[in-house]
Amino acid sequence: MKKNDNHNEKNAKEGDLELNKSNATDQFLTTNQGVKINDNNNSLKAGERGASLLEDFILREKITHFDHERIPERIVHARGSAAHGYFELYNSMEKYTKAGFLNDTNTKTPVFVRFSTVAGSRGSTDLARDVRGFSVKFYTQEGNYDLVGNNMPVFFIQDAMKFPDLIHAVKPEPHNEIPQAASAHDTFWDFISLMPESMHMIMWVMSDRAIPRSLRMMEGFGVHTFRFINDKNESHFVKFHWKPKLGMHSVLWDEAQKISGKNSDFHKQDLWEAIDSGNFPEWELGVQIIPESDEHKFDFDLLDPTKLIPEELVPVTIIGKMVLNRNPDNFFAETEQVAFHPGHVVPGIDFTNDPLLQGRLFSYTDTQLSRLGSPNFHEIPINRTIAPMHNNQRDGHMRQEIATGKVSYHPNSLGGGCPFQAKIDEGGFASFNERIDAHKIRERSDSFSDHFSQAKLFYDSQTAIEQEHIIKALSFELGKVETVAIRERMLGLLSEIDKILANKVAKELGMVVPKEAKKPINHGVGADDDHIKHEPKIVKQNIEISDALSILKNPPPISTIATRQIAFLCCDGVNAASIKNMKLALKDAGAVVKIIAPHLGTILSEEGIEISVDQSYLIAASVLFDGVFIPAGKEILKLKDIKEVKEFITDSYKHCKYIATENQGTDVLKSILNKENVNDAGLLISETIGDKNLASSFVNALTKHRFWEREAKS
Ligand code: HDD
Repeated sequence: MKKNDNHNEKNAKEGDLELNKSNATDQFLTTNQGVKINDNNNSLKAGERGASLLEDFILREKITHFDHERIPERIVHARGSAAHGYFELYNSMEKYTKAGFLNDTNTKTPVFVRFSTVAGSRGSTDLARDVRGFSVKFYTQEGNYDLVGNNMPVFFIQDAMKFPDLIHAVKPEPHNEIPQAASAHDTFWDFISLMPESMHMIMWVMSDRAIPRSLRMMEGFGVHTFRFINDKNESHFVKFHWKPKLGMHSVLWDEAQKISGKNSDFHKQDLWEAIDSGNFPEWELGVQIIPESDEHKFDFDLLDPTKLIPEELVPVTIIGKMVLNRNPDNFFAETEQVAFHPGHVVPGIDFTNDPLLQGRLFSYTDTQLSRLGSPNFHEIPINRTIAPMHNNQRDGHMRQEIATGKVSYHPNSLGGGCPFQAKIDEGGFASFNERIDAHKIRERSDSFSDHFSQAKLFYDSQTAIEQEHIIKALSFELGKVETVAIRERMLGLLSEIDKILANKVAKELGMVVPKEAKKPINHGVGADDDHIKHEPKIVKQNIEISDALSILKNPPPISTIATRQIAFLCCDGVNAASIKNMKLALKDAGAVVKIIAPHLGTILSEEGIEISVDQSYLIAASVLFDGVFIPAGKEILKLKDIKEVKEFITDSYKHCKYIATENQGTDVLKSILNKENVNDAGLLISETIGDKNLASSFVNALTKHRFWEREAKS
């Protein structure tokens, strides 16, 4: 992408007030018309105490532009973080698709990726329990290809017709705009309790997938079944997967809520800092490929977006990797103005008749017209294709291109026939030649009627710890619902998935599971009309457990603690050698160490060495860190009386974090946690100051992210 030249800080040293004007002659302040401004502090007035004059074009231009700085935020996925990078192909996919960027292993395709939460506004918190958007724009030689997916492989609804209802239900309630970014309220659960088709997605959203530790540590999915088309015009069905190199990690719900208060930009900052420090996040692109002839071989319909294809049935083939290596230069120009569209495809990739996908194909252009204000949104730098672009579309608000000549129609002879249509073998896009012979109807296929089997498959595939998190999440969310009848309907639906799950949630709600699942009044289709043709049903799946669905059953492919944040709890009188040894080991392994102390500035070690402090206890909080070290030190025991330190250690322990202590540091731990707890294998303790073995065991333990056994025990 072409960078913007409007750099105000071009020749300035950071924070330096002594700007050297002679080096910055191209940096005069000007109006938007390029007129140099002589006074940017005072408006033009009739006398120094007089009224402002309408004639002041400098003031008017500045204020007018400011008044219009905001554009409507996205109706969904408003809060986003993005980065530039590239995609590299491992093996040619030409057997399946003619898409150039999936054929040529020598091409590095530039990408721009935007992650988002769905429900919250632009200013909401990163750690809301929510689906995360995972949109990738591939700037291919044959035009832009957008893979506009989520971090969950299924969706709430089966037909785009229900999307506005879903979003109206999940967004803050319209009368009081509460709650922001959270689904814990009556309208959402009212809708869900009447839409059994959402049950599979609800299991995902109530799981730890909805509260990732980092955007760099979550999977991505294209969700729908798409088609690959090869140069013989043969079609294969395809599902897209993004697998993070750092593996999948999540936070606990208690942490998520506290992080929202301590740092609502937790994910945004994490992504930014990782890229800024050269720790480029990577994902591998995987595909599940299904021959056309296998379309009806599964227990579910490939066109149903509430279903996934278990990896055990169709393995995911890894075909390439994506690296994010550059932060945006300007949030608004890039992250905000980027326009994704599932309909932006290139030859070799095509759609299926998934009714959710079909509706999306209309929605995304439409939304950009009101959000970005013009059909010329493709001319905004971040949206421009790198492929040559010629057509006869003209004019409109904010047109950038100055089209020359008098010909803007096709066919023409006056323009030499340009631009020409491309034949298929010249790279022209032609839709897959699918045979359709059908009645025009508003109906849902019977093959879409099983709403519980895969919800059950997901739940059954989780470890006991993960199942417990789902139960807690449902109890929390439904606990916030005030209408008892909604909670009751939900318990009925949950009992169709798993009786124990439903009973445990019911217990938390002080209710009993209804004997028979209360039939939702309309199964999501409308009892008041005659359109229901198919009752919900359960189809026995030919797979009972899919390990790929669990986070904890899938350790990261690479064992690293790079970018992990480790807190050193310190004060005056700390032992500098103890800090130095541990810091070295952690830094060598790529972790980020922060010295926390009662005040900013410096502290004095017992050896008389000044140590710089990164954060004070007022600012730091355990939930912002992955692990904790309490070093040795003659006066370190003073920490046990600091309220924030007590909270820090109690929370770290509660959230199953690894804690290491050396010598007197262990006494701080013992005095804050009760004795029994100090025997926990997630606490790494040594009597020796500067213990190299302790340091390497701590590094090793941190690769596991959490000591989950602690939670299982409690
Ligand atoms: Fe959507 C944005 C993902 C169904 C209508 N959607 C949007 C974004 C993502 C998704 C990641 C943010 C793009 C960005 O970063 O700018 N949406 C999905 C997935 C879906 C899905 C994975 C189901 C599988 N969406 C969906 C339906 C409709 C929409 C059924 C409407 C019929 N989505 C929109 C939208 C948005 C959008 C209103 C809001 C802002 C935008 O498009 O550019 O048009």
